[in-house]
Amino acid sequence: MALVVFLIAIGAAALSENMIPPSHIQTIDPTKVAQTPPFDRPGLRQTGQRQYEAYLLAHIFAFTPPHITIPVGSKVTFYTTSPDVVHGFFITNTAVNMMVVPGWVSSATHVFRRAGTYLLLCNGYCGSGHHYMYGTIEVKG
Ligand SMILES: [Cu+2]
Repeated sequence: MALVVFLIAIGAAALSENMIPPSHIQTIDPTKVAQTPPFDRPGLRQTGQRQYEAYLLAHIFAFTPPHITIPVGSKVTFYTTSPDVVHGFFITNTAVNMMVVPGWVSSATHVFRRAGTYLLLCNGYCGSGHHYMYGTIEVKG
């Protein structure tokens, strides 16, 4: 009985608050990533005062672009996809930790309140060059 009550409560909350999964909400043809905007020009776009969108490709065995620089206090929404195999997208000292699956665009947002260099790591084994697959996010104070 308690289970039924909880399921109804969770279902009603999810519907009334229009909850959606935090990632895997956009699709893309993995064979045409290089020709599909905005991934045809990966990189950082400023969308407001200390607000950015970062389009980063995860592919064997690198992130493109591998480095981005933002001012401290920036809110960045990361969008990533893969043209080849499954990768990971993990930024150290943040809650950004996504699976990058060909055919899907994953996204996550983080506010970088502290200056420093954050590592962007692939944390899903993707092949022989997996351990070379990293990038950096430079947050300037
Ligand atoms: Cu990898």
